[in-house]
Amino acid sequence: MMQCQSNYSRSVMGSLLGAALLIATPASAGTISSFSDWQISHADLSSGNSAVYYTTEDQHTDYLDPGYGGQGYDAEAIYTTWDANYLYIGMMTGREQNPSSGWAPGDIAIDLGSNGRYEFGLVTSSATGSNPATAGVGSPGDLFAVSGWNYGIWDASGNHVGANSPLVDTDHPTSVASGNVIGSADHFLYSSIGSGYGDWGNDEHYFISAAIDLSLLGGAALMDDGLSLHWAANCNNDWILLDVPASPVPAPLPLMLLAAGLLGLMATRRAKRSV
Ligand SMILES: [Ca+2]
Ligand SMILES: [Ca+2]
Ligand SMILES: [Ca+2]
Repeated sequence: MMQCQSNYSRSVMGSLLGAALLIATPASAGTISSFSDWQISHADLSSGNSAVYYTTEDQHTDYLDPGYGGQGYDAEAIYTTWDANYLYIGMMTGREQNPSSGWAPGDIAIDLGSNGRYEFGLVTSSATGSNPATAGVGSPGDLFAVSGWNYGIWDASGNHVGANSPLVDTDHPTSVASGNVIGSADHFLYSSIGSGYGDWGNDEHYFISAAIDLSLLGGAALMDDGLSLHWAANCNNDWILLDVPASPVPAPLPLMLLAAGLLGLMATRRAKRSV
């Protein structure tokens, strides 16, 4: 029902650019901590530095799917990349960090292994807006090992069921409901970046950016297993999901080569035994 594109990009050219980025990256966190560091075009936020994975869903009408809200609730783009030490996340939305009314922004949900279980949550806001029951826990920049999520007000068919309903669509986590704080993101920013972006260029846009120490998530090697990043406002009127595929595993040796290797080993053992 949702038209989130999954145009993640890490082409050969991306690898080359990634190498260049790596060379330019000092060994400290936060190199990709501000919006400009992501090299995203002002005119078209769907373009991105091809060294990063990204997905975009910039909308410009009041209906967002499954709910309404226009630019003020639009989940527009997620970007991610990592190095040996940090996972970098950039998220663009029309939702401000501390709205005095309406629904507050949700948290960034992190699913290692892309298996549908969002183990970690990066808190983006402690605002409640008009709906404290959906606001979740924590302070901006907190990283949670999550034991429970809030899920907005819609069921999986797009029917309105209300906050905390047992019928709510659990594929789309909004705010961290419970868990333990295991650390905080480096250089967490929720910036107003003004107008000039995307299809509704005259309206306000915000960019959430953070570097997360990979040791908090279990180590850099886990990034090879794939990951998914998800964000929505606490109503879940619009959500965005970035699936990063697992790195390809090396192909197994052809059976003939294996057989030849075993024969060679047997021959060696026989030769040793006969000495
Ligand atoms: Ca938009
Ligand atoms: Ca959107
Ligand atoms: Ca997972």
